[in-house]
Amino acid sequence: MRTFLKLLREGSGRLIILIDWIFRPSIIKRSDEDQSKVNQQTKVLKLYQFYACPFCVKARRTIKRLNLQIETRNAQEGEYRKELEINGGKILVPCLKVEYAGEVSWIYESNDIIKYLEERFL
Ligand SMILES: N[C@@H](CCC(=O)N[C@@H](CS)C(=O)NCC(=O)O)C(=O)O
Repeated sequence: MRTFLKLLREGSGRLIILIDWIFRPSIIKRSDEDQSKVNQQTKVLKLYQFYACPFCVKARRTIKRLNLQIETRNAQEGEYRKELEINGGKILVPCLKVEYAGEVSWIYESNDIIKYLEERFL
């Protein structure tokens, strides 16, 4: 039963990725100068995520649409999963790690991540 549910979740995740690819968002354009400023600002942002998670697809669509260079980190296993659990507080993706003025904050919830990115970069 657990395997069946996992397959179902993986399958629907991949279907969402296909739909996401078919309906790719249009990407905002900036001047070279503005884009390079934004690229500097996004260096301190990291998205902890799973490839086939629909909430992560939603967050990645916003990153793509806003033309942001944000490193994505696979939290399905390994060191990034541990880091998310220990420092973020729980395993729930997507989660955006923000480093600012020596402080680190972890934004959970896809809608909150999208709101944060739109407020800063739209
Ligand atoms: N309300 C959350 C839902 C996120 C969520 O359910 N993420 C799942 C993956 S799709 C998760 O992290 N599950 C924890 C796990 O599988 O260990 C959001 O919008 O970000």
